[in-house]
Amino acid sequence: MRTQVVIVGSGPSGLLLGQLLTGAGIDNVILDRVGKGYILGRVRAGVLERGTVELMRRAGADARLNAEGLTHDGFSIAFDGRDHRIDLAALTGQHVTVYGQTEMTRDLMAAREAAGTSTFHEVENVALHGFDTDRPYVTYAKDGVARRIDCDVIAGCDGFHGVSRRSVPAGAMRTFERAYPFGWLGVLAEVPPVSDELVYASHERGFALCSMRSMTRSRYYVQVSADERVENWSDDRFWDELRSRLPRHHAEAVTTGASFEKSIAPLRSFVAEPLRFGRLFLVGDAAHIVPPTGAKGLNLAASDVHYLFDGLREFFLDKSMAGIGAYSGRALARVWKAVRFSWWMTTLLHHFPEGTDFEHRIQDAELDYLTHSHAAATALAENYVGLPY
Ligand code: RFL
Ligand code: PHB
Repeated sequence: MRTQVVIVGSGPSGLLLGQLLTGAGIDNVILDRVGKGYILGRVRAGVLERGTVELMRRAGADARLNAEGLTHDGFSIAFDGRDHRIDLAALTGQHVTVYGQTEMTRDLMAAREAAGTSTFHEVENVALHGFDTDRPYVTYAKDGVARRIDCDVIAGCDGFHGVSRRSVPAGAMRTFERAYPFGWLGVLAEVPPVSDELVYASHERGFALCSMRSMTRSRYYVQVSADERVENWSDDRFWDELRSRLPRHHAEAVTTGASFEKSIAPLRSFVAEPLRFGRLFLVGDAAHIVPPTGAKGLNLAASDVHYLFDGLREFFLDKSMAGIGAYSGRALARVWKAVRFSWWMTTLLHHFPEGTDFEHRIQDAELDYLTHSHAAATALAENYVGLPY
């Protein structure tokens, strides 16, 4: 089999890239290790920047997002028993859209199916070959039968644990990493959210986040230690812990109910450089991870797709290498700013078990500064809504 672009990974970055390529008449095939049901069962991001929404429009997959996505003009930072609202609309003239990654993925899968473009799920032993030549190819097995796809370009959209980054020869790549000594325990429940906007709460017991998927479905998180096990958390324990970290007016507004998803995600910052190795391009979580505090992971995957799609369009349609040559530098410049922002917001709002009294006072001072300085609030807001592409 032959195609122009083999996309490894059918998460949001692979699906978005595939849909844009198909729209531009560029032939592509997606391979994923797991089935559609598994991908749609993963509960992840919930906040989309304007650029991500715009890419969904260009991909022709935005009808349900427009109808069901919630426009949020602000969010709150809660600490010391009170709330401070960050007015995104007033500070930046922009908003964010609350729409689950699961729904975005579902919409992109439906658009791909409608376009009749090939996706192979539940493939094994994906291996990338010859990406240092102009005739790369990908091998894999499906139902026990070995297969090969020849192509011009490979897009590694296979997440942090994928094969693409691992295929790059040692010495060709540099990585940067920070691990945090905690994770997020997340719960999804069919209950109305405590507030019509998100609440990021800093508390000495640890960070908590009140988010949502709709006005009847809430997504809550509490900071837990890095080695915590989900089995230790009954729903009752979760609701008690959440309430203990919120200012009283929010705690009293928490509607409890049975959770239908509960999981723990570790927090880390990670960047691999560069993003291009000959005819292989790394995209999204395959190349970089941010802690979820600034809601940037999925949005960074989308901005990578934006830059790569521009480059591939020039490559295939204008026969120019300029765009693919610039991809890594353009994407990484934006990635590092989001890595900085996510690290900063994580450091500001979490309780660090090893933190000294000095560090706790610095956190207090920074929160106080945010609530009294228009400039500080504006810097937070412009990063939160998403820096321009
Ligand atoms: P994904 O979504 O991990 O998809 C990768 C796909 O590749 C497949 N794969 C392979 N396929 C073939 N061969 C192999 N060897 C393969 N290995 C893996 C996998 O099966 C999978 O289908 O990466 P992608 O597309 O780059 O998307 C990245 C986003 O998923 C991620 O950045 C976000 O979910 C991060 N994130 C958030 N981002 C935001 O922008 N806003 C948020 O509010 C937000 N909240 C979150 C988050 C991530 C979280 N977790 C669980 C890590 C909240 C949480 C709790
Ligand atoms: C979510 O709704 O899952 C969510 C929202 C905001 C974040 C992280 C996760 O910063």
